[in-house]
Amino acid sequence: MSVVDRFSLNGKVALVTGARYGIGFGIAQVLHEAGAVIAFNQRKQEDVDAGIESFKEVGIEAHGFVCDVTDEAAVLNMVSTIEKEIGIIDILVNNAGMIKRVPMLELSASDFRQVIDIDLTGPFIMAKAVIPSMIKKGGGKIINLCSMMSELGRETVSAYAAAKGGLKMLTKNIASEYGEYNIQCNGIGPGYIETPQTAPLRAKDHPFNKFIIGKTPAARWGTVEDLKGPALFLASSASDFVNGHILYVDGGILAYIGKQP
Ligand code: NAP
Ligand code: GCO
Repeated sequence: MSVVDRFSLNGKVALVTGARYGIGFGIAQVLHEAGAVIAFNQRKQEDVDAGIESFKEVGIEAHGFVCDVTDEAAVLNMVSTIEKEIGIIDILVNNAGMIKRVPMLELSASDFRQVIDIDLTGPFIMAKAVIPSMIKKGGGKIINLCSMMSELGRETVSAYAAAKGGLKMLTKNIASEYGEYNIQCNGIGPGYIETPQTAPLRAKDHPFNKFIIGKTPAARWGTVEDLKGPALFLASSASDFVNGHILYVDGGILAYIGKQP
């Protein structure tokens, strides 16, 4: 097989959690472009329906499921249904996530737990659900959406940083425990990307906007397009000997002390 052919996903089934917009939607697009059948999930039927329509608009017949990634019974049911109706999941992208931007001293323990539950326990539950069949099939790919906050802290994102730091280590642990079954588990660590989640930070004249431009050598916000190539690499057999790695797609933020004001 040529190296280029190793990027093909023909015959593969990919599940991208929370993919009706943003980074998950973009990753689903590139996996489909490479030949994969796309499945995704949202918490509400209306969001699943909206997601199916959004995918149709870009030529993708996606399979949508109502499932909260923190609900283990619902996750097991969704995975079982996908396996029966579509096929064993070859590629899991743990994309679903949330963030609360609140000063730690004002953040309730229940709000902290909610972020941990969605951003860390959810990927754990999802990975647990898909790994048994991946082992039976002879291998698989798990990609966890990590973050700059897997490495750095900042004001107001204590829960999110704790979750994404944990997700980095969960990624490494899945790689360690299941690498012998030809399962590769890696992370993508996006920098600051233009999605609805960061829209408040990009509001006109928001000081954070100028701050990020100054902290990014590329001197721009990232886009979902910037993440598609790295996602395809980690989803394909081109990365079969890459395991437990967090691929930061950040325009150089983690390498850079920041521009002098
Ligand atoms: P996002 O706003 O973080 O949300 C992604 C999706 O997750 C939404 O469709 C949301 O559905 C879904 N979701 C939330 N909780 C869920 C649950 N319990 N069960 C199922 N689905 C759930 O989107 P994003 O900005 O595109 O980010 C995608 C991922 O990349 C996230 O993990 C995020 O933390 C990470 N990330 C983002 C950036 C960035 O700059 N945007 C940078 C680094 C990492 P609802 O519509 O129902 O809420
Ligand atoms: C924030 C941002 C970041 C990005 C991303 C950076 O408030 O700092 O939302 O957390 O979402 O995680 O990699």
